[in-house]
Amino acid sequence: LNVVVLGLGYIGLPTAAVIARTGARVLGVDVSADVVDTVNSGRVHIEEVDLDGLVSGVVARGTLRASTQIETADVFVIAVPTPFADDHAPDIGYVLRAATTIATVLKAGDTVILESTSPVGTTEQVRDLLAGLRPDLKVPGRTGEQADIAIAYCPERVLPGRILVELIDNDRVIGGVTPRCARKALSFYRRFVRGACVTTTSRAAEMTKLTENAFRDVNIAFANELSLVADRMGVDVWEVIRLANRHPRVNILQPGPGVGGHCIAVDPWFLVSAAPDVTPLIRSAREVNDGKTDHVIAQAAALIEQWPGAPVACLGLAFKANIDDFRESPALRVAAALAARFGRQIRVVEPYATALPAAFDGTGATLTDIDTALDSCPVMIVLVDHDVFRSVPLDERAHKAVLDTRGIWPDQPRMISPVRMQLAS
Ligand code: SAJ
Repeated sequence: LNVVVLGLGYIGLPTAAVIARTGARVLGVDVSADVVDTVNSGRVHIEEVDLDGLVSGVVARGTLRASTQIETADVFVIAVPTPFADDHAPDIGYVLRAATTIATVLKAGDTVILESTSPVGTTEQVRDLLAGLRPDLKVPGRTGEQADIAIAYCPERVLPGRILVELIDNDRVIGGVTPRCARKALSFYRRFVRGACVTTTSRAAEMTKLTENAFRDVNIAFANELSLVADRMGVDVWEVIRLANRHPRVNILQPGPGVGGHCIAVDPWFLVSAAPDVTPLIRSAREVNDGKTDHVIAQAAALIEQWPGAPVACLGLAFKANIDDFRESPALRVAAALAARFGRQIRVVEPYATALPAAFDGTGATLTDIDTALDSCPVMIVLVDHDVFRSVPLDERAHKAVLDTRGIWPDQPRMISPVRMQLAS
């Protein structure tokens, strides 16, 4: 079996490597010559548990290659980004460009699978585009006659940090443009997926993916909203959530400095922009989660102002614990806003960074390590729940003024209460 994976990012590269491990010959296609060179030399350009060993193995065995140029294959997997524009409207330009590239080599018997998170109807748009570019091929679901190619949508669902495990163990939803397309795509996923593979229509599969991430966003928004209420009441929100979750039908998520990453902060907008008049809840959740970041910036600034000139440690820049991914990170937004305002006072601690990102240029803020920060900073703002922060013993931080946005130090003396009360009033 020959497989082409278009897009060698956080999803495409692990997917290509896992398929190559089954013995299929895989070509990864990317627009970046740097990415292509890195992969061809058996290395990786993204940090993900066990990915380096897997990629070096399949490249050495010759089952995975990378190129900027597409070649013929039996199965094409599209794993390119789907960002949104300033008005939150989804941009499927990369998907359509990938499909246009596939059209140049497509032949009867091939299968085209879209994995990128996409607005409902995108797979049908891909089908229509291929039909226009290749009138010599019969596309599925248009005229009722037997189609020459299969087209399906199968969203990725993997969690960064667990990608290689979840690629294999998670259930997959496989939506065909026609039932025959779904069956054809199913036989491909069965090669490497141990979880259940469930078939449906492409539109239902597209909406399922958006629904999963909107569900998580709405639930995190509930926790973030509770944290504001608890601040105002002078109650510890972490304790309230722990206690409420003892109810057999309550399972509240964790508040934080906002929601980051490239999925949960983006995908709900695809539902809102498709049906704005019937999505007030999903839209509010987005606004609550984005608003929480502004709230944390104000809270931290009020605390720092009580310590004029003192060094302040901002713990973490990543969008969540134990990863090196800073995309759409609320922690980075908070730390950069504080650096812009308090300059050299700000000491960033981020074990997953070797230098401060561009957002800190010219601010005077510096990157340091956790031990130095504990020695020198009387004020600490916890922004990410990395294990290395979680394990700081109480006696090294008990005397510090702490704003803990992740609830990782439940035993911390509540030195910030006056600020909280002042902000709330
Ligand atoms: N977060 C909280 N509180 C929580 C849980 C998360 O504030 O209780 C924050 C995190 O700190 C982070 C953000 O939410 O900033 C998102 O983190 P996450 O771990 O919830 O999700 P992602 O973005 O790493 O991955 C999600 C997953 N989707 C779901 O869990 C429904 C993953 O399965 C998807 O494959 C991925 O999006 C994707 O690619 O769509």
